[in-house]
Amino acid sequence: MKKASKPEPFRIKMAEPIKLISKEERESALKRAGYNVFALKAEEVFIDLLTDSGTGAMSDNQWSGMMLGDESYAGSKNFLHLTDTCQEIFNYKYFIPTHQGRGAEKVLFPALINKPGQYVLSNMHFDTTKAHVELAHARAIDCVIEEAFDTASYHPFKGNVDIKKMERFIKEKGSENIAFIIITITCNSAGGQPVSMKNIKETSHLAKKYGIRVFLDAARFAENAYFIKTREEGYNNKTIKEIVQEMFSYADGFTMSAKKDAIVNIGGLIGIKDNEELYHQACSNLVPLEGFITYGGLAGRDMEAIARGLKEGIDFDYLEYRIAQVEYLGDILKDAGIPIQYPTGGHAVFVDAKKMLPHIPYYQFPAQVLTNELYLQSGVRAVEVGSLMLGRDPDTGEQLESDFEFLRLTIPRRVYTNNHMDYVAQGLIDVSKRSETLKGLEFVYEPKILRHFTARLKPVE
Ligand code: P61
Repeated sequence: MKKASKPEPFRIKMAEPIKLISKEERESALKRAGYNVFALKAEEVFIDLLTDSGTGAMSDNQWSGMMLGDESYAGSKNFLHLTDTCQEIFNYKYFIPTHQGRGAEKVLFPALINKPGQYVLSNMHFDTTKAHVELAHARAIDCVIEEAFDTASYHPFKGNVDIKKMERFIKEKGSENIAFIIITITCNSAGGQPVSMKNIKETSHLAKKYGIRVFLDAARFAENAYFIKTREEGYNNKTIKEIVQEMFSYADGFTMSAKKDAIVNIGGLIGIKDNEELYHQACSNLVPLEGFITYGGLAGRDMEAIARGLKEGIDFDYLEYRIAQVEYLGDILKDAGIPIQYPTGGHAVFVDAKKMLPHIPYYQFPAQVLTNELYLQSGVRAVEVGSLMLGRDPDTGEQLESDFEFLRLTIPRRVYTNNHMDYVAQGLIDVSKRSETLKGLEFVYEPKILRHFTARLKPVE
C-alpha cells in the first residue's frame, strides 16, 4: 500500500463509532432500498462516501463559535460577522445567506433569466444547478473542454471552459438569448476537476465582449484555488486568499453551497460584486423562499460556523492534507488498474464505470450497478454521477446518455483516515474481479425531477 505524504494537521477529540453489518443484512437492506443507496439508513453503511456535502467534521473553533452571538431575526451579530468575513475573503459588496447551495440557485437564477427559452452556459452544471435553470424555464448547456472526456489522460485543468465552443454557441443563438454564464469551481460533474485562472479570466473576457454576466458556482472554491497555486504558472508564491480574490474578481457574483469548502453541516451563500439592482431583486426573491435577508433560512449559530469555516477552508496546510488524501485513494485504485478520472479531483475519486462495465448500456446505469455492488462487498456507500443522475430530455422525455458514467467516492473533510481509504480501495478492487458478472438495472419507480434521490430500481432479468 502507498504511504500517506504528511500527517493530518489536526487531532481528533471526538469519535463516532461505525459498524459493518453482515453481508446478508446488506443484501436485504439494498433490496428494501430499491437498489438505490439514497434509501439506505446511515446505520446500514460502514464508510459513507455518498457526499462531501455537510458531512465534514467541524473544528473546536467552529463548534465554540456556535455558542456565541445571537439568534436575532434581524441584524444578528453572527450575520454581520459572516458578511464581514465574506467581504474580507471575496472582496464583494453584497452577501445573502441561504439554507444551502440550491437555495442560492433558486433565489438568484430567476433574477437572471428574463425570458423563457434562454440558455445558461457553463463548463458543466451540477444536477441541482441544472434543475434550477430548467425550473426557471431556461436550458442548461455544458461547454467543458474535450480533454475532460478522456478519463485516462492527464490535463491539469480538466474543468476548463471550451472558450471556442462557448463563443460559437453564443454567436449561433444570439447573446440576447444567453441569460448568464456559470463556471463551476471545481467542476464536480467532470470529476472535481479544477478550472485555471487563465480560463476563468478568458471566460470573463468572452462574456464582457457579448454583454453577458458571469457567475461562479463556488461550492469548492478553495480546492480550486489550491490547484491553481500548485499547478498554474505564476501562482506558487501567492496565498490561497490572494488566488481566491483574483478568481472572484473576474465574476459578477456567485452561488455557494457552504456545506463543502466552508466545512459546515448546513448553509449557503449568494455573493454579488456590486450590482445593487440585482442585490435588491435577489433579496425580494429571498424573503418568501428562504427568510429575512439577515438569516436566509439559517440559524444565527449556523452563520457563525460558516464565517469560521470559510477561514479554515482556505488554510493551505489543511488543503494540502485534504487534496493529498483524495489523491492517495486515487493512486491506489489507479495502480490496481481501476479506471479513474485522472488526475484525481479535489473532493472525490471518480471511477469510470463505463470502462469497468462495458457490457452494461447507459440506460441500465452501469455506475449505479457498481455503487450497489461496492455496498454489498464492503458496506461502503458511494454515489452514481452518470445517466441515472442526468435524467431525461425535458422536451422529448427521452433518457439522455451522460458523457460520463462515474461511481464517485466522495471524501468528507477531516472525517476518515487513510486506513479507511485502504479499505475502500480493497472493496472496489475485489468487485472489479467479478465485474463481467454484474447485471444492469431498470426502474420500478421514476420521479420526474432529480429522480435519482428517490427512484426505485431492480436488476434486469
Ligand atoms: C454533492 F447526490 N453537491 O456533490 P447544496 N453546486 C455544486 C454542488 O456540488 C452542489 C450544489 C451546487 C452535492 C450534494 C448533492 O444529487 C445530488 O448545498 C457544484 O447541496 O444544495 C451540491 O448545493 C448544491 C448530492 C447534490 C447529490 C445533489 O454531493
